[in-house]
Amino acid sequence: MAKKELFKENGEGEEVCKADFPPNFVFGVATAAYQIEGACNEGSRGASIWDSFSHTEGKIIDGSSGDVAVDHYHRYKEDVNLIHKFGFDAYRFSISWSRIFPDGVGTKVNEEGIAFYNNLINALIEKGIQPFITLYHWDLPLHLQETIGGWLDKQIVNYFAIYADTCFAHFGDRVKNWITINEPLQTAVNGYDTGIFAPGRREGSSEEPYLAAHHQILAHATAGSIYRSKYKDKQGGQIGLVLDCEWAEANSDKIEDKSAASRRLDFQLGWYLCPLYYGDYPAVMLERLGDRLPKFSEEEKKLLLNSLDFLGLNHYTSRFISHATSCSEESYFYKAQEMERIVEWEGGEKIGEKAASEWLYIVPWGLRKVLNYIARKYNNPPIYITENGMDDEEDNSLPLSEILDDKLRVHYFKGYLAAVAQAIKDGADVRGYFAWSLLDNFEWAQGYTKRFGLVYVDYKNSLTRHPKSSAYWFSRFLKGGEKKNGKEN
Ligand code: GBH
Repeated sequence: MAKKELFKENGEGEEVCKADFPPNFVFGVATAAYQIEGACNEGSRGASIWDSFSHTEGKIIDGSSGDVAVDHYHRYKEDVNLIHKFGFDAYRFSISWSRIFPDGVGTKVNEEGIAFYNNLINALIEKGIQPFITLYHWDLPLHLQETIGGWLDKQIVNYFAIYADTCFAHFGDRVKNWITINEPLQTAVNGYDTGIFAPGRREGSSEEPYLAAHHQILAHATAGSIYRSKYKDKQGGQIGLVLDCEWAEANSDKIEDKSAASRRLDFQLGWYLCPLYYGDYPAVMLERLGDRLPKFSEEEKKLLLNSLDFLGLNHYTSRFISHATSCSEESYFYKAQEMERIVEWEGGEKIGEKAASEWLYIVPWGLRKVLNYIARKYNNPPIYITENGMDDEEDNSLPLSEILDDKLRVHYFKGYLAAVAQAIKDGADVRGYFAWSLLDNFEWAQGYTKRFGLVYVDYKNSLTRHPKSSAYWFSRFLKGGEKKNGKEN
């Protein structure tokens, strides 16, 4: 198919309204603990790998850290009020493991940590907002890194299980939606291969990312089985895993490009979903990585199957993929895929408009395609889109009023929500959608130079919150006031 046709075929430019979604579809906003909480030395919190990574020179582009972040730890009530004011049904946030067990080892629960999350959960429930909790969004207790090498040691599975069990026991009476791990691929590849994320491993040992992934898969499945055997009947909730996936569109109709695109998807999603739905890594990874991939025992394979009630999908962007035997990345993980990610079509036109981050192009039709791909390949599982959004560059020279009028972000959300509505019509079982992010926040290696929030945070003036146009757009959309062709009632 000609590339230009992709855009028409996928209904780009259509308007979207709430009535395009099923009646109990969940709309929410998302954040993660290290990116927003701050208060790094309060409440008897232990250090995490992101504290030490961000305090290591040269790791964060603006030399910043999450020490204070946007001070959500102290301002959670104000933030919950914002979520409520915009009319969202749900809030996805993560728990900082080292607030619950400061050294990660599950011997003594830190009551101050429990109290903070109890307060947050209660504030949400009071406003009728459903909590969706991520247990692990990258902030491993530092002690576990220093003593056992973090995700490289199988003992981590047991520590994670104790932590998860503790959270189910304390919060599960009110929390019905659990996510074990956010984007295990990012921890595996950027944490243990390229080294751009904590713990910043870049040893060139080609086994580390696969071990880190393997133990995350087992940790997910073990926590899932604990939830199912001890809590699910009583508490009536559900448990899932969040994966990140860019859509991979073959760059041409050539068979090599098509198989490169399909490999790319197997290396992103299949890496996790094949074990969890079919009991082992995808054939193409087994072929190409051989003994680098750890093996699951028969007993473990049983544990993996049926460990997901739903799949969380973080999706931001897409690429054209072509077959390529040479690869610019030094990483073995990328080399083994023999593919190249392409932004420009012939003629120099881009796959979509660029956001602030180098990697983020606006390609709404990619989301429809990835949802349909998952539905087809993995037997139509329930899916929540757990993150979707775009960023603006931090720019001190613009007046606030201009920064707050984030027209491109409104365009982004309209396009991607329309793509979700279309995927549902196509038959994908999508149950919810979470915008990333409620607030501008600590954007990992990019520090505070990138702003993903629906709400602007004034870093220079006591972290004051200012809703952007996109927040007001969402609030009209959620009230059902945003109608086809932009006409309101
Ligand atoms: C999400 O990951 C994270 O879950 C969230 O915490 C984060 O704030 C959000 O993205 C926005 O970035 O391409 O080499 O420059 C999405 C997957 C992985 C995409 C890392 C960007 C940057 C590394 N992200 N990637 S690189």
